Formats: sequence, C-alpha cells, structure tokens
Amino acid sequence: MKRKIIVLLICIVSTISILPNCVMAEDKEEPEIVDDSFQIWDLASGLNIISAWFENGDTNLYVSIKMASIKPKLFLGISVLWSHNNVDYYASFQNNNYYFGYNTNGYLPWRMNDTSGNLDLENNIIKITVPLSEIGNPAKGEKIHNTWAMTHWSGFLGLNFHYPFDRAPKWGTNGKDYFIV
Ligand SMILES: [Ca+2]
Repeated sequence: MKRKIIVLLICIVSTISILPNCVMAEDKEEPEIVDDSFQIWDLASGLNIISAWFENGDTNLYVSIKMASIKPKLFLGISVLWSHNNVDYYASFQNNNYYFGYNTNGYLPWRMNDTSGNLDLENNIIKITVPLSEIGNPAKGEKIHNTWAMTHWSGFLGLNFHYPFDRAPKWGTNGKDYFIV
C-alpha cells in the first residue's frame, strides 16, 4: 500500500512538472537556433526573432520561427538559413507568402520558390513547409548545418536583398545542426 502511494505521488509530481511543456506544445523544447544576445532590433517586436527550429516528415522539412510578434509587412522578410552538401538553402516568410530557395554562388539573387506554411498568431510562430526533394533530398541521419535566422529587407525590384536586422544566434555563430529523422 505504501509503495502504491509513493508511485502515485511520483506520477502526480511528474505530471505537474510536465504541465508547462504541454502549454508550450507549439514550441520545440530545444530549438536549434536561439537568439542569445541583445540586438537593437529586439526592441522592435515585429523584427525580433526569439528562436527557430527544424522538424521533418517523410517528404517535407518543416522550418519554424518564433517571433516576439508577427506583423507581416511589405519588404520585410523573416528567413531561416542552413547548408547541406555545400549548398546553402533558406525558408522564408515575406509579404505574407512562404518561400524557399537555394544558391551555390553567394547571396544575391536567391531563386525563390513558392511553398505553403502556417501562421500561428497565438504563439507567434511561422511554420514553413519545404519539400525534401527540392533541398537535396537529405536522408535519414544526415545533418543540415550552418543554421541561423534573420529578419531582413526583401522583395525590392524582384530581388531578395538580405540585409539583416535581427540575427539569431549572434553574429559569427550558428545554431545547432539538425539531423533528419
Ligand atoms: Ca531577437
């Protein structure tokens, strides 16, 4: 009997400790990218990146960005970038649309492809769907690396200028690698 009570108490305590995670179910517990330093842009909530993370299914990579707040504006881009097999990729939310693209030669111009996504305005999370077949078919166990995120000017004269405002993590560093599952 005493043992049953102890087990019950352990269950109750562990349930209570799990509760905050349940409330934050939309956030990944350990996002690959965390904004770890103050930048002046953090004062402008619509530009302020909190964190970003990756998930994947059999056919898609899902790229999520948590903002301080989401205020879709013309000429504002919110992008997550990564590399795989020496190719740089990005997923982006710009002008209320979702995009992904890649470039092997540098920054501009990046080829942009329309894609689908989801705006969670309650939790300020942008989730962009990127077909794995379009980003080099990373296989299970392979990593994507050089992960980072930024808010930036975009869409001017058809070009996608990448002049960052907020940058996560801080300049000179990247987020954690993500391994395809
Ligand atoms: Ca920030």
